[in-house]
Amino acid sequence: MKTLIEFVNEKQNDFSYASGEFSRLLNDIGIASKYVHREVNKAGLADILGYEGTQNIQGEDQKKLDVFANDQFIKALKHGGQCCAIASEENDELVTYDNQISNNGKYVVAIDPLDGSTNIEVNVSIGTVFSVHRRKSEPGKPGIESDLLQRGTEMVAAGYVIYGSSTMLVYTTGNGVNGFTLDPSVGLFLLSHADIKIPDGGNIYSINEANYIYFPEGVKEYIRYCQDDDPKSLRPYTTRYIGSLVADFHRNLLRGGIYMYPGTKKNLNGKLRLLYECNPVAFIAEQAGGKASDGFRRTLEIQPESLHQRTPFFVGSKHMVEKAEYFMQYFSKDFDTTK
Ligand code: AHM
Ligand code: MG
Repeated sequence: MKTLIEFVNEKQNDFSYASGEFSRLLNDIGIASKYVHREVNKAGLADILGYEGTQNIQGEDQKKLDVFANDQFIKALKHGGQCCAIASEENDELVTYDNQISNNGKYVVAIDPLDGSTNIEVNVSIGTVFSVHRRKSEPGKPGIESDLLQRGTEMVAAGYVIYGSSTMLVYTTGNGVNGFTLDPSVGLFLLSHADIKIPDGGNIYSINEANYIYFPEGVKEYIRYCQDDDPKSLRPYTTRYIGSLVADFHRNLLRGGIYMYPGTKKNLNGKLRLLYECNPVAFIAEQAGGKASDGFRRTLEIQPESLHQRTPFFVGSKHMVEKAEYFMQYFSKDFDTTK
């Protein structure tokens, strides 16, 4: 049984920026996620235990789970001192720490502390998604926005934690993808899925089809293709959509499939955020042998312009993403935001 800490330390030398600091940063994220796991798992107990209004029985403010998760990750990264700035879905502005150790930190983190907000209260899988870049600005001062506005191709690590039927942490540093399952009885993440590879093809497509009438023609045509009768190529495929990016992607990663959140005429860039939702998932997909794009260009090559920027997203099995791109490029050139 290999623990996350053992694994990260062992792999440290494979990583081009080998440093104990980076290993500590990953471990800090792992620790914070255990606190989030604990709270997520007792979410339904809040009422039974007599929590009232905004205060719990100890008179502490009762925080919504997404705010709680955000606090945990920000605290853990502050404590470690390797991170000089954070972009979080929960904070409009960049989060920096006013202390010398963090100001000397080499890394910046973009994070969605608890993604899948509509599933939080209803006992359905949710997740944390994060990416790590090296800072560009001079150490000694807090990190700045341009440290975060780096392309996905510059990422040094990315990962997600899924709080599902079990809690799992999946991460990559650009040398493949590995998954660790939390054994709650001992509080340790144990290596359970070594060197994950996504099948090149699959038969699952995941999309919020209720938005069908707003979809680009390319997506409509691709959905029609997915629903065609062609047993040789596993079609008609099957639809699976939870509404939690991490959970939908994780299932497709293990089984083979495509997840899509396209742009619409009203929202050309769709819904999902580039820095802390799409980029980390894209890096993991690519490292597992899959693909990620906005329909026209590789997600990881998009130059971010703002912290909370959105992008259309097609991610998963290589052949499936290529097929969706083909339909987008053929039927929906007007959705190409590079033009
Ligand atoms: P959130 O950050 O508010 O949770 O939104 C992101 C989530 C993704 O996890 C999920 O795939 C998508 O939004 C679902 O959106 P929709 O309800 O429009 O299908
Ligand atoms: Mg989110």
